[in-house]
Amino acid sequence: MNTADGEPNVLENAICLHEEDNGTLWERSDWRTETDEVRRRRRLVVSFVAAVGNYDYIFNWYFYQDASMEVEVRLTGIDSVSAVGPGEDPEGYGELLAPQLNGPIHQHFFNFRLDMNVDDGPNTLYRVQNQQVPAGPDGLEAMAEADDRCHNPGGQAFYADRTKLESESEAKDLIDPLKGRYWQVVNPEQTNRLGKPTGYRLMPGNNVEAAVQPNSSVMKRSGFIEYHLWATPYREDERFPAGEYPNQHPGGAGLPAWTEADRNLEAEDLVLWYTLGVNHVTRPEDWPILPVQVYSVKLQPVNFFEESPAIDVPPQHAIENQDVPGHGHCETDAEADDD
Ligand SMILES: [Cu+2]
Repeated sequence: MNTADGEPNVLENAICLHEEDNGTLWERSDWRTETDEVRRRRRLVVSFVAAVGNYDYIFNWYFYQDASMEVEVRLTGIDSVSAVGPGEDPEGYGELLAPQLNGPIHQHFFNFRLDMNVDDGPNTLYRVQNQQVPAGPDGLEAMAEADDRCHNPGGQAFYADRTKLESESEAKDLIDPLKGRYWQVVNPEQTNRLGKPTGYRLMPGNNVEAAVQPNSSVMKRSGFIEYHLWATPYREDERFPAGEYPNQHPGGAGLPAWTEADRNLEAEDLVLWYTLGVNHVTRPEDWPILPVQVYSVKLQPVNFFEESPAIDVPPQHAIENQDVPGHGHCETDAEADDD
């Protein structure tokens, strides 16, 4: 960090590391054979907390046994409030949090710079989303390139459409949860045992579009909030999505400036930039201190492994009965009585 004078300010023990139980990892109960198997999920947590103005933002990086990763932000702290007159109701632009206390409605935006480097090589980016198919055998006439996928007599057929995003302008994208949209980064030079390029996909979660106008000061100085996804070829000096000095800048720095060149993204050293927007319509339950609001985005392997990497997680009884001095020896009732 830096001091107010711009001098380096080293924070000791600012990054935390712990492991925690996280419910069920996988489970199967077979009613035919009356057998069941269950494994518990544990995750490695690497975290830090950034106190910025009136908020504390808790950032948790999760690493799971199925080789997926998740970056989560937990928003807490104290709403920025203002006073209103007795009987006044700011409904719309704000909400009453307590008598004569207005909590303005606002948004928070985070951007995560993800230097992908999937399988240690050149990377290519795809957008994947559901594609519905016109119903009936005649439906294929509506499709430019008719193939077997276009036969949909029952009307239920759909498939996962993959579009290669070859340049910076093509990669500027928004979430589309209704279509199940996600983005997949593959290494075109590496394949799994099925001959598919190894990859990881970015799975967006809860998100929102920026509610400000294109020419507003906020949009100019933090132009990265216009899209949820940006992709760039790696450059060592491209570090911050709004540029180096967003607060006093006239606007346009960072991602909007870099991507103006519309650089090639195919078989490149790819960096994904994910914008996570949080809409905050305030409420009395946020006051006097905001209970954490949780948002995240996930990275999951696709064709990266030969099978589920979580298949070898031992059952709980095997973990608990390990022969560790002072642990694992369960006394029977008879032994306990003898004592
Ligand atoms: Cu807020």
